[in-house]
Amino acid sequence: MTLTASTPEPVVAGVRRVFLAGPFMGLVDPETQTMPTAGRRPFLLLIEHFEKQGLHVYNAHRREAWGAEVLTPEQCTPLDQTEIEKADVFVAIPGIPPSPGTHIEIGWASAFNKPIVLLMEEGRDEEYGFLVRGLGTVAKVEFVRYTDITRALPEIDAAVRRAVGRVDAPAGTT
Ligand code: 5HM
Repeated sequence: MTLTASTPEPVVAGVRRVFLAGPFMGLVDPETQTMPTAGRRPFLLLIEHFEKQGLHVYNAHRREAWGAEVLTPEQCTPLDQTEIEKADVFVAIPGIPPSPGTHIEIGWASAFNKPIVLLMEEGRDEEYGFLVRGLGTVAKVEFVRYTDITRALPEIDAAVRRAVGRVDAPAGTT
């Protein structure tokens, strides 16, 4: 997407690029080789929501046509790392069961000191990894517990604002 003077105001001033991560290969149907509609839904909703605000959304699921045009490991790994480095905020669904790729990306985002928003399923905190649950001690993380992504959108926007607002504070102090 090209950013122009007519691009709408983003949810947070100065935030232009978001990287959206979440479970991918575990959701691909082996028969169709693509993610079913239900699996795509949270990503489509979030992509549309952020793009409406003028944000550029980096998202591998869409880039790789929901599994139909999957990149090789050697192609997607450096691409994702570069895009996370370029992003102003990193939003991820760690997943239950956990998404291996997303967990690596969460590590990169925290190493890059990016503002991070993690979308966790309501009432299932103890099913997430210790290093996800404890990430706030070493990184600028906001957790959003959701049952329905659509209804959580205002809360996700607020979490993005809080995460970005925390970016200049020393890690682990907020
Ligand atoms: O391990 P899993 O497939 O759930 O990893 C998903 C995460 O890794 C996504 O957030 C995506 O950004 C990245 N990924 C990718 O970019 C993963 C795969 C396949 O594992 C891929 N491209 N082909």
